[in-house]
Amino acid sequence: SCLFPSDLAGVRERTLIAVKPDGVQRRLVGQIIQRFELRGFKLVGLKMLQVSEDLLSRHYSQLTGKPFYPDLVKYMTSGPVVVMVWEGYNAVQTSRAMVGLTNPADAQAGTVRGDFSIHVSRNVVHASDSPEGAQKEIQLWFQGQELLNWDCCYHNITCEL
Ligand code: IDP
Repeated sequence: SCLFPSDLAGVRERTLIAVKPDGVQRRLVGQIIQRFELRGFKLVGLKMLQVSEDLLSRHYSQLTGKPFYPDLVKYMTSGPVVVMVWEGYNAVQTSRAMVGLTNPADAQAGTVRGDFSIHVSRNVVHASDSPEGAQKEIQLWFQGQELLNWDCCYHNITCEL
């Protein structure tokens, strides 16, 4: 049984977070994971991979016509990325707040981008921007069996159902 209020219905919301190649090169993976762990989200999937242009064009299907898209492809395929799925109440919106605005110049200090980056073309991390987008991205990046359902041993304290 859960001691928490009924608005925790969306407690199993999931979002896709990726440490981009600059974040991996700069050894920021651990710090970024730690922020999500400490905030209280649950890690349900994690892997490192070299992104293909095909995967990237499906991930960024809204951006393929943009003038910066060729540079975005070079950036995102320049080295490995670490991609993860985090689960918890309001995961998408809260993660976006933790990651900060797209352009690091506008991102608040205390956010990943606001603390670790200065230019939009090297902004360290990706976070899904809506629950629908998250669902699409999770299916794109992960096979079903790569996502694990597991129970936190103190779920009544961490707000997990
Ligand atoms: P988001 O990553 O905050 O969701 P999007 O607008 O979806 O922002 O853009 C995806 C990514 O494309 C950004 O994170 C950034 O790496 C890159 N990007 C967006 N706008 C520009 C730009 O004007 N110049 C270079 N890269 C950009």
